[in-house]
Amino acid sequence: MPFKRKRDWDLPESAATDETRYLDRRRVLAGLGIGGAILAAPALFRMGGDETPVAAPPVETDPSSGLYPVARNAAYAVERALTPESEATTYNNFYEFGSHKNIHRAAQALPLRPWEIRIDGMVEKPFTIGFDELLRKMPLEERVYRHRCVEAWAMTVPWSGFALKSLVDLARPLGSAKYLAMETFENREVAPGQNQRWYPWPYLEGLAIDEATHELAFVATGLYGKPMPKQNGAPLRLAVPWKYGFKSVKSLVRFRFTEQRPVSFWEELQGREYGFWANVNPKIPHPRWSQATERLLGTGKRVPTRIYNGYGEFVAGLYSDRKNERLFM
Ligand SMILES: Nc1nc2c(c(=O)[nH]1)N[C@H]1C(S)=C(S)[C@@H](COP(=O)(O)O)O[C@H]1N2
Ligand SMILES: [Mo]
Repeated sequence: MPFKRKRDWDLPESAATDETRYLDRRRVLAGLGIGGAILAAPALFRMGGDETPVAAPPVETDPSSGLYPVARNAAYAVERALTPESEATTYNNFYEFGSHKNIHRAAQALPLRPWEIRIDGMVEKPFTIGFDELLRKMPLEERVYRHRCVEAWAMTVPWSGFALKSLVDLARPLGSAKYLAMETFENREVAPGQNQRWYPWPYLEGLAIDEATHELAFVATGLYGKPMPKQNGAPLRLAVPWKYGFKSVKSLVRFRFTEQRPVSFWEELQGREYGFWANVNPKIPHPRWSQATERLLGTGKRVPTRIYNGYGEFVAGLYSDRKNERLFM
């Protein structure tokens, strides 16, 4: 698409101050010997029986930690301040570990090695690849992206990782593949939420092939210049910033190319509220709440939500021939 993009979210060089601030704060906290954990609010309420607190095991060294930080790609800067790391890593949606936001301790039970990723369906030759080998093959970069949850909270974070297109190229899909389905691990021993059998585990999300190969679609393997925290979807998760956050499926173990549009986790549970396309649009309310504004984590501020979450100039072209679809739900 050779058109000139005016990126109104481009950021002047001076905006690097936010980064400096969060790094300084991190150093101060580390110096005091208190990590992010102390900042976590206790759960305000409990639902179901899945929230037995799990003590965090001793900190393990991530075998990929030497790879980070990676160089930031300035093309994807965002004009608003970065969310404090302590917020982004303690306020999470990860239903495998509980249907509330305070899952960061429970998620520490997830073993990250060995971590095998299956690539199959309509590809020249299906294969399985270990996460560390995949990392070696992919060109890593950092991108600051907005993230907008369908529940109307939002954050701005530096993901590290690679373009999903690089993985699609490695997979060599057949020309007839139209969609890419992505699945989360399944392990009821470590993920208590997966014992709640009314959910259609494993968590699955899908993109049309042109979305999956769009330059903005990103596989994130790190956050704030470090390996991905477990609660944020280690070791690899999707980041599709123009769509509601539930599309950004975590802790991936499978990429399956298919001719048929996959039915995603939330679509299967509640298709009327959470559809396949799920592009952000402030003018189309969720059946139970407005999507006009969003709460920025860690600031107490509400700001207007933007069409395609501010990425319209990048992605609107994907949808010009799909006007009859439910693009914004
Ligand atoms: N496997 C899995 N992936 C998931 C979810 C989940 O519950 N399970 N929640 C989604 C939702 S609703 C959001 S908003 C984001 C939250 O990502 P974060 O915790 O890193 O902010 O993850 C998405 N990916
Ligand atoms: Mo979400």
